[in-house]
Amino acid sequence: MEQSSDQEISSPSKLEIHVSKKSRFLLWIWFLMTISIFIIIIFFIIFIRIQSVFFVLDDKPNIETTIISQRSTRATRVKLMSTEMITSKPSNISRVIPCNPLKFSKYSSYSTGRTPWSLSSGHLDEDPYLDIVVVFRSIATFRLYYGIGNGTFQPEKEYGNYPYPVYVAVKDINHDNKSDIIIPFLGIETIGIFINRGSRSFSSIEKHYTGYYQIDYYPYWIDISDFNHNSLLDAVVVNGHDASVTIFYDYSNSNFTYTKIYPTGHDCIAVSIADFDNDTYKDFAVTDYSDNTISVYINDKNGFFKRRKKYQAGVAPWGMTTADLNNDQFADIIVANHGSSIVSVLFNDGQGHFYKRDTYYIGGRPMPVAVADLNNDSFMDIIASNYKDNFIYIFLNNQDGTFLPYQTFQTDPEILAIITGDFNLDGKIDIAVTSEGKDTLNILLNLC
Ligand SMILES: *[C@@H]1O[C@H](CO)[C@@H](O)[C@H](O)[C@H]1NC(C)=O
Ligand SMILES: *[C@@H]1O[C@H](CO)[C@@H](O)[C@H](O)[C@H]1NC(C)=O
Ligand SMILES: *[C@@H]1O[C@H](CO)[C@@H](O)[C@H](O)[C@H]1NC(C)=O
Ligand SMILES: *[C@@H]1O[C@H](CO)[C@@H](O)[C@H](O)[C@H]1NC(C)=O
Ligand SMILES: *[C@@H]1O[C@H](CO)[C@@H](O)[C@H](O)[C@H]1NC(C)=O
Ligand SMILES: *[C@@H]1O[C@H](CO)[C@@H](O)[C@H](O)[C@H]1NC(C)=O
Ligand SMILES: [Ca+2]
Ligand SMILES: [Ca+2]
Repeated sequence: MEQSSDQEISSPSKLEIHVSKKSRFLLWIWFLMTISIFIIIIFFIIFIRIQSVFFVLDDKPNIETTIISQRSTRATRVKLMSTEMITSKPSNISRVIPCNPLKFSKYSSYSTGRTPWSLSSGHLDEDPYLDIVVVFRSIATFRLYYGIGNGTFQPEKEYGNYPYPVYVAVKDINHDNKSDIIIPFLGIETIGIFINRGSRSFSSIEKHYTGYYQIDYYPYWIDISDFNHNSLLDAVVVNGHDASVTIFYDYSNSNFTYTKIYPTGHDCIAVSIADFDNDTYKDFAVTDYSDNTISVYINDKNGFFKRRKKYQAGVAPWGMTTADLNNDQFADIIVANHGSSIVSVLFNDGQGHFYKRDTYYIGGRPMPVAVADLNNDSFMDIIASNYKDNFIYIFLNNQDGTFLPYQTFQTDPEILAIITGDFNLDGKIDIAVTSEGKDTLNILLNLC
């Protein structure tokens, strides 16, 4: 066909030119149709990929599924298939890392309400043992587990009925020497504060609205500190849908005094406060889930913040925490990347910039990440999980900010949150996680 039309062109007559034009036209149609079919197939394949990447929680439908699907639209535009390089290599200076390999007790398990989305620990009663509070997203309640000293806990009744608790912080917010419970409820655009009245009793909810103009702000994570050095506590709350944070300033007499909103990246999730530039004023960082970045906000020394600086994280960064990993006295940032199965470590250059980044692969869909010195060598170690299996992944610090290959310890499946603390007061840092697969709280005691 093509050959004959070529020939026709080489020996033109009026009729032949007409024929050749017609067949070229048909050729073009054929060509365009092929291209379109090809493009449709490509889109279909990408769509299937996105489904498998972002609808990970589909098999257990809850409110998070909606959030994730809403997020996916924007997240798809970013380099989804990008395979991240594993940049980190432990240096080969040979050191003796204590407690390597680590040892933990077989995990103990406590039943929780459905979808134990977050947990936190602190001293919630008068004994010296750490207590734990767990929030249950699906059933809009939370429950206290009182530590009784040997690493075991006494569960109390469930509290509250507000949609949907997604994070929990424990902090003595009113300076009465008793730790209070602070929970963002994303269904009512509110952070709820439950004031500790002593003897294991708490005030009814004290509501502080994060949203204005009826906007669906979706308050998500919260962190609490004193940004403006007046000893009254301030809170920073991530507004997932609004791509912003609300900062509540100066809690006193059961209320914050004023608020201020700062823009973040799209679908921000986690927030962590630290002094990044060593000026004694607290700064903070946020994970921008749909932008694959973290945003860093440096305090202007009045408690307000300079223009946001963005740094590349992995794909779909979710959980985050801050800690000095290489003992240079500057807080580094650790991020769990939901979309690229890795934990990223971003190193602080001493001025609050985070250009150097290492990555550690753990597979699956990482959500929470925590740090603690698990082997008591004064270097912070990393604890993460990947949601797809029933293990925690621990990276021991090679005493220079790089990390040894991970060690795994069994838990219940589908870990949603991780915290650390010395639950049995033996001086060794223990681990607590919540499992969506079994709806449980698991405790792993450190036997190092
Ligand atoms: C690591 O070991 C290799 C060979 O064993 C050596 O060439 C290299 O210089 C070492 N690097 C460091 C940082 O010690
Ligand atoms: C912890 O203490 C409680 C109460 O004293 C006791 O019932 C339980 O067996 C102890 N558990 C362990 C692991 O020692
Ligand atoms: C705060 O409470 C703890 C026990 O919960 C107590 O040991 C400590 O002395 C208290 N501090 C003040 C300043 O009241
Ligand atoms: C708390 O403070 C806000 C201003 O930050 C104010 O609008 C609100 O009415 C106050 N609430 C109470 C109960 O005083
Ligand atoms: C941080 O600042 C303090 C002074 O506020 C200084 O003493 C210290 O050396 C600084 N740390 C580093 C690592 O530069
Ligand atoms: C941890 O190390 C410090 C000294 O570096 C030591 O005093 C302490 O006893 C150690 N703790 C445990 C539980 O081994
Ligand atoms: Ca360590
Ligand atoms: Ca312990």
